[in-house]
Amino acid sequence: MILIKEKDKLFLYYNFALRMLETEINILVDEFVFNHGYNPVEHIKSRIKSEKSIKNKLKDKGYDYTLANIKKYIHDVVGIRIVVSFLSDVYDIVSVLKNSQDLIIVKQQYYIKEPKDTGYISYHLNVLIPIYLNNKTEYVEGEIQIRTIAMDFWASLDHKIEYKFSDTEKIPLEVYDKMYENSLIIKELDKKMMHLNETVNKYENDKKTKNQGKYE
Ligand code: 0O2
Repeated sequence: MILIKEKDKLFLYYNFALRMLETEINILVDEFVFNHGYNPVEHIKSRIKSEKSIKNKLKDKGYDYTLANIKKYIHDVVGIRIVVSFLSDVYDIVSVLKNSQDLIIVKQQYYIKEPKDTGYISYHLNVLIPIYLNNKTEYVEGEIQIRTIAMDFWASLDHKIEYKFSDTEKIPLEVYDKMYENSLIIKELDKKMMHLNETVNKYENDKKTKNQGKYE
């Protein structure tokens, strides 16, 4: 049985951690924009995982719904997703986050180099987030997912498909295979769009160089 007061405290800390993480990420991104004159971020989404979803995840992993198990086995109660334009932006954002003086990286999952069996592509960073309380600092775990718009498109459709089938129903193989095929297309498309962007940047830089000194 979960004690309500202890549970409220745990979730209060998760909320503090989410707010800290949002602020940290927004500042780091703003600094990146200031330094590079370019904003790689399309949008940022954050959430605290619902109790229902925590319960289901613990059940899937074979654990009871207890506070100790939530803390030990659920690493993404605090979650932020950063959606960027291009593949190269993913790595720029990862490097910015790794340089943070506040966040402690505890795990990295390279689902870009090695997508999951489902075809899921993304970059995950599990971090410890400091929360500064009245007389102590506590560290709370959170997960940051960094992905391109194309990867996000695939993942959100995959999520919708999952919801269309109940727990006892399996996703038809035909749908599963098609989603896997589409994830390969997404991977290819991301590379093509990144190269196209590099070409566009080259034209832009050439134009700037030509115009340099024109009005001096
Ligand atoms: P939701 O609803 O997004 O919160 P581990 O960290 O190894 O103990 P975990 O947390 O399952 O185990 O590992 P992982 O791989 O980091 O997955 C965490 C999250 O990644 C998932 O959370 C999804 O958000 C996303 N994800 C992973 N695999 C897939 C996939 O095949 N399709 C989609 N659409 N998303 C995926 P939740 O709790 O499953 O879901």
